[in-house]
Amino acid sequence: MLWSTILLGLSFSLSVQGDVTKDRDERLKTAVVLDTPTTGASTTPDGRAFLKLARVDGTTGSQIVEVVGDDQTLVSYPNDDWNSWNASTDSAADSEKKYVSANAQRVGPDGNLWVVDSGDLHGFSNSSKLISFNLTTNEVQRIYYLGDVTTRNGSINDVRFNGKYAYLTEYTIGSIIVLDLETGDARMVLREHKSTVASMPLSAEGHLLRAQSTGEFEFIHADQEEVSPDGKYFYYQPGNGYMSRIETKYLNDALKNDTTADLLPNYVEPFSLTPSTGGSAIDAEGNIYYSDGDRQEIRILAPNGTTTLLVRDERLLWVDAIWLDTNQRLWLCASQLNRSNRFLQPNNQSNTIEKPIYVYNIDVGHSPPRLDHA
Ligand SMILES: *[C@@H]1O[C@H](CO)[C@@H](O)[C@H](O)[C@H]1NC(C)=O
Ligand SMILES: *[C@@H]1O[C@H](CO)[C@@H](O)[C@H](O)[C@H]1NC(C)=O
Ligand SMILES: *[C@@H]1O[C@H](CO)[C@@H](O)[C@H](O)[C@H]1NC(C)=O
Ligand SMILES: *[C@@H]1O[C@H](CO)[C@@H](O)[C@H](O)[C@H]1NC(C)=O
Ligand SMILES: *[C@@H]1O[C@H](CO)[C@@H](O)[C@H](O)[C@H]1NC(C)=O
Ligand SMILES: *[C@@H]1O[C@H](CO)[C@@H](O)[C@H](O)[C@H]1NC(C)=O
Ligand SMILES: *[C@@H]1O[C@H](CO)[C@@H](O)[C@H](O)[C@H]1NC(C)=O
Ligand SMILES: CC(=O)N[C@H]1CO[C@H](CO)[C@@H](O)[C@@H]1O
Repeated sequence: MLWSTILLGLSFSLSVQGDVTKDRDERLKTAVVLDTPTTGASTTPDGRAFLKLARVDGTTGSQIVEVVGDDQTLVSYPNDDWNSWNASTDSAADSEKKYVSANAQRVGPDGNLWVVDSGDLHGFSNSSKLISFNLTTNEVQRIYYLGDVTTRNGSINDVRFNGKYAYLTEYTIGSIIVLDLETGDARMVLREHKSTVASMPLSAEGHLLRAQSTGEFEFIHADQEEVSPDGKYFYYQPGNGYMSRIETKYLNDALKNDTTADLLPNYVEPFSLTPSTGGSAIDAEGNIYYSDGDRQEIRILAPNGTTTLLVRDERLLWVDAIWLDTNQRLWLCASQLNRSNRFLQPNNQSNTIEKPIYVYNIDVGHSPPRLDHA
């Protein structure tokens, strides 16, 4: 009885929004089709597209690629050498100039391609790094080595920009790294704070996830992050959700001021009861788009905290990092990560990823913020 009332109410409110009740929504357009799971796309205003390939399906090969030409050839970016890491043969020096474990990539407000390399925590101290590539010359512009800042036990996850500052989420300890892009000074803050630590494991398609290697529940600490278009707020959350925010002035000050760093927990504000998610993006009006991996949805979180549904579609299987391009389209990589070798599958069978892998676009009628985006 209660259920039918709720369902009637739901179907009424959803039908107002048109076609979102369908399992398939024709607003999704296929952007890229590929054979390897991808956990993030980014583009330049002149139409270059880059992907982070997640080798969670047992394949090996490049981690960062450019999608080139009408036949969508995936070309190692910036070259094969950067993509040639081999843990059993390469040296510490190699770990400083190859992707060891790239986790995110995005085109920054300066037009460079920025790559977050989580590195290899214990083996290679300088492998944890943030790299910027100049997309005109396709050469390294700068590398920020973060192994000391992460105390080598913390894995950097993603990055966002705010003028001369960058903020990186760190997901194995649970913390935020504040980085001064000019000086290279960096500091780990909010370490093991309740806002950076996951209280529940990741979840997708209705299942809590366990690591394939250990069989233990997989907790991903600080993961998704956004900066408001005016630079005032930093939004962040662990992979299982529960978004917080903090004014960036405190983060920036904490880089140099020990007292402020100690006081940061006092400035953290709860923001939204978000679910377990793969990724997010923000637009110029401050709306945050995030995926719901259990429900195959993309939702919109407005600056006032109100959440609405953008799209629900059975093909949106673990949409990881989301990108908003200058043509007002979201890039949604349906990575199927929960079906991958990273997570324990029923009977520890090998991955159940269904190929090919799709990257979709959907029009949202909003542009990206200049602060964070080319
Ligand atoms: C790494 O190098 C070893 C030794 O040459 C080789 O057997 C292995 O296939 C290489 N691994 C990858 C991923 O290329
Ligand atoms: C890490 O890189 C920095 C900067 O290049 C260098 O000074 C330092 O010696 C490196 N550390 C290790 C352990 O190799
Ligand atoms: C990239 O390289 C070009 C050519 O050298 C240069 O004009 C441009 O300023 C560089 N971009 C950045 C962000 O420094
Ligand atoms: C980081 O891990 C190393 C072992 O690799 C350990 O010796 C050290 O105490 C840890 N540091 C912190 C700050 O947790
Ligand atoms: C699952 O199988 C892999 C080998 O395929 C093994 O390395 C791993 O330890 C197994 N995990 C569990 C929880 O048994
Ligand atoms: C550091 O911050 C505290 C408050 O967070 C402030 O009282 C103090 O003056 C600051 N110190 C400096 C050197 O700016
Ligand atoms: C919050 O913002 C949304 C989206 O802009 C708007 O529709 C809604 O009316 C606002 N709600 C409140 C309580 O201000
Ligand atoms: C690890 C895990 O839970 N994988 C599941 C992801 O969802 C699909 C569809 O429900 C399942 O088949 C996988 O077992």
